[in-house]
Amino acid sequence: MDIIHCDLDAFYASVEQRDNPQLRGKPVIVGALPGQRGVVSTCSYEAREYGIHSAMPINQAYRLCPQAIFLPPRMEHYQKVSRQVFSIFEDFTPIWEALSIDEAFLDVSGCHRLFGSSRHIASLIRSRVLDETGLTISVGIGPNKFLAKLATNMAKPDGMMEFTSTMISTVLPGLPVTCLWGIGEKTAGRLRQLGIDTVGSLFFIPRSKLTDVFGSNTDFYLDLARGIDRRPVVSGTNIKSISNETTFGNDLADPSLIRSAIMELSHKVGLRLRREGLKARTIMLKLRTSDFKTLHRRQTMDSPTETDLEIFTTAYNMYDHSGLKKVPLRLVGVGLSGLTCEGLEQPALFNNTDGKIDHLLDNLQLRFEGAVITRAVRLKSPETDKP
Ligand code: TTP
Ligand code: MG
Repeated sequence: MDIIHCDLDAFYASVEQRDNPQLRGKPVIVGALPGQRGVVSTCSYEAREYGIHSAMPINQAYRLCPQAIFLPPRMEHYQKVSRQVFSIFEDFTPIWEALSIDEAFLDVSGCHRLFGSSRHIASLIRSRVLDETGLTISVGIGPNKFLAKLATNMAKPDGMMEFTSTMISTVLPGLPVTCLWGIGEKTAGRLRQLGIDTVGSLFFIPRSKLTDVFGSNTDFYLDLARGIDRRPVVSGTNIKSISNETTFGNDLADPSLIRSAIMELSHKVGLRLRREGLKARTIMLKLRTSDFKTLHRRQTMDSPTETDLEIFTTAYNMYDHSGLKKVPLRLVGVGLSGLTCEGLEQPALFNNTDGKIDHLLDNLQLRFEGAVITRAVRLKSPETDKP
């Protein structure tokens, strides 16, 4: 029981309620404002009672609870609070890994002589976070990352839970498949069509059917369903890089298809970057040819960026000069490093059209699950329209 997962409760909304006592006990929604086209970033637990949740269109939230208090996010402020909470983790173990702005894993296997049992460490963390920041944090304890995070979700809000080894056989099989890492509603829908709704039911259908859904991750998911997760906690004081890659079903040689893939990946990493309230100094491109040779290229920008267009233009330019144009590729990846939160609230950002478009597209993407909205440039061919 050596992994601890910590996640602040209703983070942005709790910070607002902490800073303004008049908001306490009331439904508070942080995100776009009513009348705007945007979504809920998060909301207080009082607002959740009305069925409101993250990523819901703001006007739907308004219809459900017009008396709620709607506030725009203050990213730089939340970043500061996040750093304050992360520095508390640092006092317990050097091995901790930030997962997002308000959650982290701690490997406490070497800390018991100093701080006692995992349960004791978890309660020390909870009381220090409350004393020093005025915020509640939920904590899960488990033998691995997956079960520790699952325990946190079961303990929320303002709770603590240990997912014991016994619970792997008594509780895990009966939980819905959406409790597995990374399984969202879309995948859950495909699994439901196969008659799978609980973790335990994964073992009652042929593996080939699971492979249709999980592809090369089938073993990873079957392990999770058995309560096994071998991923280590990777130390780091913060998110160091963001990357995403695509392995094509068939190797691709057509530059316009590669270009679309680079555009799609640039958008995915850009979305994550903005979600974390960060900017990137370095853009990375990874190309793998059909004979498994891998080429890495990186370019550092004069000033950090957060726009999809700049990420894409830089990544595509590296592809253009890679010498691999028209060479069949099996994999393309786009990555960002040199991450920083500097200058995020400078006025330039808000005067910057690309930045505004990206924020708008992020909101629409959440609203329509990414199916409909895209930059027109993604649809054009490289020969007719270079970015
Ligand atoms: P979460 O930890 O997922 O949510 P939360 O802290 O608001 O609530 P809880 O953990 O108690 O369920 O995300 C942390 C912050 O990230 C959240 O306060 C706002 C931001 N966020 C978004 O901006 N958009 C999203 O879709 C989500 C899920 C979170
Ligand atoms: Mg949280």
